[in-house]
Amino acid sequence: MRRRLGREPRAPDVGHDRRGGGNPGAMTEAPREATAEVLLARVPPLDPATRIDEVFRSFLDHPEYTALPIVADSRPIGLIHRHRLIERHSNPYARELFGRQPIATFMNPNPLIVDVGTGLDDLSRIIVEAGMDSMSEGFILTERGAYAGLGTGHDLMRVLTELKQAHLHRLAYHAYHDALTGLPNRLLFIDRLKQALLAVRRNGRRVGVLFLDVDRFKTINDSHGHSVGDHVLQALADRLAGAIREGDTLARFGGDEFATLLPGVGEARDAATVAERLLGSLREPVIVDGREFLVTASAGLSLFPSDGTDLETLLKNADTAMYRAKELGRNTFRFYTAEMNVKASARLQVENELRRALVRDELLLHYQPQLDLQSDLVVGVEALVRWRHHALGQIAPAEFIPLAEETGLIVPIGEWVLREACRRQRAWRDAGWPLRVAVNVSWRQFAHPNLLGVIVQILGETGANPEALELELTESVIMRDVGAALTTMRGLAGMGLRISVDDFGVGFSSLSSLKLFPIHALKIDQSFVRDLAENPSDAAIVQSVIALGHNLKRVVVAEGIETEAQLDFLRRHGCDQGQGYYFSPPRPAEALTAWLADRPAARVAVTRPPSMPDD
Ligand SMILES: Nc1nc2c(ncn2[C@@H]2O[C@H](COP(=O)(O)OP(=O)(O)OP(=O)(O)O)[C@@H](O)[C@H]2O)c(=O)[nH]1
Ligand SMILES: [Mg+2]
Repeated sequence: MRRRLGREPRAPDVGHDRRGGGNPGAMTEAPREATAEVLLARVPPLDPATRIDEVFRSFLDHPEYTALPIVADSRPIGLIHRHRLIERHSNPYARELFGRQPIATFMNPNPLIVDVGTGLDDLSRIIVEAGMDSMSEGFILTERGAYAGLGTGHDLMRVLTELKQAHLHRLAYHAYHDALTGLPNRLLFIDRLKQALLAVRRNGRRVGVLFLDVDRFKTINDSHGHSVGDHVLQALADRLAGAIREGDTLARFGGDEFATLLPGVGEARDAATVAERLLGSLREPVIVDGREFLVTASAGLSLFPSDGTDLETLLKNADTAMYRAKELGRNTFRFYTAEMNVKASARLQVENELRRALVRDELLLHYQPQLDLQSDLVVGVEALVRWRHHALGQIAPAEFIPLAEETGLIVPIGEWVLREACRRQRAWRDAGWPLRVAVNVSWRQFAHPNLLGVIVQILGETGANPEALELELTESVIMRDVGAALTTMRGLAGMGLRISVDDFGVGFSSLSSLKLFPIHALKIDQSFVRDLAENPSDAAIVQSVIALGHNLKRVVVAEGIETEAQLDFLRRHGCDQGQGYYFSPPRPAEALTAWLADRPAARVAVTRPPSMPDD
């Protein structure tokens, strides 16, 4: 059963006329374009030959008639106003006297005549100008000049009022509901939560707030398009709506985030049951356009009064708990605990600090050399970002890079890294070391519409050589949106840049698509290199990556070389290049310069890019 609250309201049937005339549907769809037609009362017209006492009787028989039209050859020629006739005719003597007189004596020969197609705004103006008679006693409506019926100013007022109310109603509805799913929105949710909190203070029960966010929803948008994503969201909203109890509110908070209000929940266990039911409702795949989507979600719960006594705290804590459920691997729910909050505020603090790190100039680059394994020449360096906090000292990349990714700070940080690396590449070239510098690019940065523009600008500013600039992308960055990745990579390759695939081997979902990409080098993930000597399956993977790379005419680079044995193995199997502590740890620029200077002469070379497949 659907328990969704308040679907789109219909405008009231303002066109429906008491006298059975009207056109009920005329305005429900487009009230702004409503016309006089909605006022139409099909009062039967009188012939000019009608005797006045018949008219009188007609009025007595039909107390609802405020006027009667006189029509000749379908054309209106006048109007007899009830009020005026009855007034003059109200005693038997007068009736006797006037009863046989021609109708023209009592007729208003200049009544207000309006076409049924006249807009209500225009009609209002016309009536006001025509004066009070037409307001109360009515006017004639015609259709292409022929009599169609009567209308009154009073009906007009009623219709306008109803329209206005319907409009306000609709505005209010839209203000409180989500357009995509028809669910209550954040505003309405908050309003209901406020009410629930007021009520619960009186009855002493609990209130539960549940936050639910769809897992990896972005991949649906990315691989099937936003409009399929929208349909999936609608289908999910229906599922969730079917899983809540009467009296609970399910709202769409925005994006792929939903919230459920559980007013008067008994115990924590009851709230957990609701969470299980909501997550369980997504177990079956949703079907959109004939395709199946298996979707999961993560949820967080907070309870009044244990997890907060005010609205903001309850919302914040449910969100924190949801976040924790995501961290735990998704497709699960968590209750809020105070310990989470400590973590969350620590995160927030790091985020603020990271924002300032750029301004305070606390970021720096370290460089790890990459060598040609056959000739032992240094061919390049990989630039790795470091954060030296003014008070906390060094902060490990593993701590701040994921946060930078999440918050989007990775984009300005990535730009800083590119600029700094290019400046350094130029400086080394000027000093006689034409080193290739490799820079890691995050998916956000890679997906940024202005990536190419930024690189062109930085190359221009720094005078760096594009052919000695390498961008390292991970497989997952490329596989997020293969089509867009291909376009961007072609743009980069077109500028002369090198592209390498970092952490290769951890999950290229389609090896065959690899040859489509203008990739120069594959970097074997260090997890495979680490156990090379001891673990036969790692050795097999490394061997096959080397073979695959060479098959595709790509350079193969091994990361994380730490021992002579590893180096031997890689050399024997024809791995082209390598880096790792065995040669050198990442070092600050000056230290690396000194390291280079210490090496025997002519140890530096820029390798030519391999020939690329035609694209
Ligand atoms: N189709 C569609 N997508 C939306 C809409 N609103 C937000 N999104 C997308 O939904 C995604 C929500 O992102 P997140 O919840 O942060 O990330 P996620 O990919 O779901 O991953 P996790 O939540 O961390 O598991 C974003 O990619 C938004 O672009 C919408 O109305 N329609
Ligand atoms: Mg999500």
